[in-house]
Amino acid sequence: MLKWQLLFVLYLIGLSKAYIVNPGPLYVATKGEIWPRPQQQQKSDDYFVLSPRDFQFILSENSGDCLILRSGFTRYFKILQQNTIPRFSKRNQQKSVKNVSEGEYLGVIGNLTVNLQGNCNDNDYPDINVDEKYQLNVTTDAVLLSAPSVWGILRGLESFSQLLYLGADGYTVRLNSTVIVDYPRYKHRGLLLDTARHYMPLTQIYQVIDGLAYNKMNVFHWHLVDDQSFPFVSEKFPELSQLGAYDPLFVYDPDDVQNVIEYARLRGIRVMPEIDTPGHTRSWGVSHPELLTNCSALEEGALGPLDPTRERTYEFLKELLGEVKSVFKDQFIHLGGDEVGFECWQSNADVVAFMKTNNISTYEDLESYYIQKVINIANNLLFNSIVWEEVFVNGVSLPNDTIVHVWRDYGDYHWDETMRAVTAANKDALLSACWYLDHLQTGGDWKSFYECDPNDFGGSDEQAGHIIGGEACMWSEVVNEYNVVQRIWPRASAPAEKLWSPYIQVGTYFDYTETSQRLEEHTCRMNRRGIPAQPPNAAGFCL
Ligand code: CP6
Repeated sequence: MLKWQLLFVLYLIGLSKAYIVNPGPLYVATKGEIWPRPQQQQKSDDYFVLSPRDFQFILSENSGDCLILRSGFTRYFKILQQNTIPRFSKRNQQKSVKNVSEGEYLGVIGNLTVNLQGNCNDNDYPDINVDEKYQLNVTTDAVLLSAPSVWGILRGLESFSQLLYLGADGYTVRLNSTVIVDYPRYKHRGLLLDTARHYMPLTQIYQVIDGLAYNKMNVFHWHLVDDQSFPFVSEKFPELSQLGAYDPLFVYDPDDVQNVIEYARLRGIRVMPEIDTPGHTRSWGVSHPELLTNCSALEEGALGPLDPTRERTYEFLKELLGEVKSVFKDQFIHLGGDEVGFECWQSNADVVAFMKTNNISTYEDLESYYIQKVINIANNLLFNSIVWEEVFVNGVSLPNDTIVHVWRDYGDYHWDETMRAVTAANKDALLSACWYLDHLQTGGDWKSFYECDPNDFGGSDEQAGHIIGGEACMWSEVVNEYNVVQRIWPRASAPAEKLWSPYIQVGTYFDYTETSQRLEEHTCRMNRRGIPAQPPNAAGFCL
């Protein structure tokens, strides 16, 4: 008897749970909300109607003109025509009527006037100091996008395309009357993609870059090579990829790299290469074992980090980085410097002898000796350098323009402490510690990404000025071409908004419901444009 009562109570608890649990966002007709949220936007309920097939971008008189601008028009014209509104059906009509408060109909819009206030050239490349500011007016007076530079026009075209939504009638394309003044909060808004643990075909790389453009991010940090494979084709050292790539098919030849750079450039996105040394270089040793430190004292045939004691290591790097400089257009190179284990160096009698001769007493100092030489090589090639935080934490004296990339937040490492130290030393910093796309949480895990803000590190305003932005990281131990795009989008949209949109003061109420609804709309929009973004929330749907 008691047993049945107990079971009944358990049954009730189970039932009540099903009812108490938040059902997630039901369909909410967000109407053309922009992700990331603009710096300033006034928006009314009154709306215009637009006919995508007849729509035109019109360049105003005296406007600059170039391929970047024209190809932007082509891309967004196509998006307007094909991917703007949900797939239409009778059922959608009923759904979309729900929850919609309509303003007044203001008329038909036939074109957007685009005014590039400055010049642009067919061979312009985005750099760290590009001006991405734009103004967008959609009113009865003017439908006008203007910006001082072509990069701002690109951001403005993205915003314009996001204003469109399906009308409550279920078939008209509408946009609300609005005035936008917009510019980024941080100048470096990036995504790291690791193509060494798993090779990523160009198709997926292009989809990732499309996503960056749809989220107003501007740096594709290409973690090209690592321990596991060397897919970058060097013309000076072809054996690196011939022996170090997983397969002759799984490489990036000079044409591939140029195509990626051009694809990104047309979208206002920099491509920044990373050649991670002295650790994470196992794949180099397949063709060049002489570059790696021999640690057979530890284990038969074992090889460790690059050997910092031999001149030929630096001669090799000079050649390789010189080629990287000629292939990539960016002013920056990421030199790595992370996770260098000292056991191998410690076990090698030649390394120990070298340290003695050169008065190097610690392995940190040996690493410093190495990194300083590599930064010099990069400097002589006219590269600016970015390094992972260990390089700074281990006390390497760095040129003032070296940027420190903060990534650790576990055990004794706290990103905010590291950030305070880096910025107190007058170094510029990038944050990645809270934005690991390979770490999963149940449910809408964009929330924890969204709750991390680079500004909340407890430093002075002057220190805060040294934070130039951040990057979401897609390490590829757990992703390949079949799940990488889904894993990145829309989760990287959270850091994208943190890095573009106005700061939300710590402890201020952050409207989770509103944000998740906007992200839902943004995700559906990415889906319609061909990006297989995964659902952002525990429940929801795209029409
Ligand atoms: N690969 C490389 C990685 C990581 C790093 N470098 C990494 C390890 C652990 C975490 C985050 C990143 N997978 N080459 C460190 C920058 Cl938690």
